[in-house]
Amino acid sequence: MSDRFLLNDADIARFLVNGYHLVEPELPDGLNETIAAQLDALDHNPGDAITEAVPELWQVLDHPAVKGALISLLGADYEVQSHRHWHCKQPGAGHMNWHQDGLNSRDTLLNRFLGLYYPTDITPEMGPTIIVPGTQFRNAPTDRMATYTNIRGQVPLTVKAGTVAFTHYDLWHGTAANRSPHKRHMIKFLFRRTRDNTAPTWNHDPEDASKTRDWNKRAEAEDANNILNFHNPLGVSQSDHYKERAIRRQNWDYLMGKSA
Ligand SMILES: O=C(O)CCC(=O)C(=O)O
Repeated sequence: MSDRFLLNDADIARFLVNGYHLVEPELPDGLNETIAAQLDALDHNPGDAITEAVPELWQVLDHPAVKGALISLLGADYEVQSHRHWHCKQPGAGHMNWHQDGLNSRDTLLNRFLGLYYPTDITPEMGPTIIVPGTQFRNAPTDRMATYTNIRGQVPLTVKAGTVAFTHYDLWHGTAANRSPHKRHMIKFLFRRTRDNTAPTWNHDPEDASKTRDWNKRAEAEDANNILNFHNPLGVSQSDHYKERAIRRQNWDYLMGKSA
């Protein structure tokens, strides 16, 4: 695996802060179109067997840019889990409420996350997935979240065809309504760490990752240490931010292999 496709320190820090990372792999000509056409033609949802119905999906997961992000975040022995799902939003389908996936067993360390692959361009009218960066360490009851409406800082994943959005498993998300005449396709994959890191598995630069804190440039921080310290996507205040910072730092040390 060429280092060219691994993430760098700032990318890892941003993932820990925001809970997502977008990859736009250069896929072979026509691959997205072939996948989208096969999905359009499906008459039932095959559940986990979507990769048998559309085997070309493996070419997306096997692309070096996708693998590079996975190795960087989960280590070289990451597992593609057997559960996966085709989310087809039909024209006219309504919005999906805010929620976190799973059964409320949350993990503040980076051991699993989702990869959302979109085979077509996604416009605002097509019912994009909407995420709320920075919410991944905030466990919230789903019935309460369902009553939330517009959350400040939400990001619609209006992405170009072929994008894979890696999202922290616990990130708050939902969808907009599909107001377009097109089916909106997304395939959700799950990935899991199989062993603790003993060293960074990304393109780590010890010097760049340990720059001193610079209060004057905190909003524009571009290096891992300052991103981890100062970025605040939810705009929370003092103790809330301190708690989040502590979790980020614990994660960073974990990924650096310090607790192994
Ligand atoms: O269809 C989407 O964009 C999101 C699906 C979703 O929220 C989920 O799988 O939990």
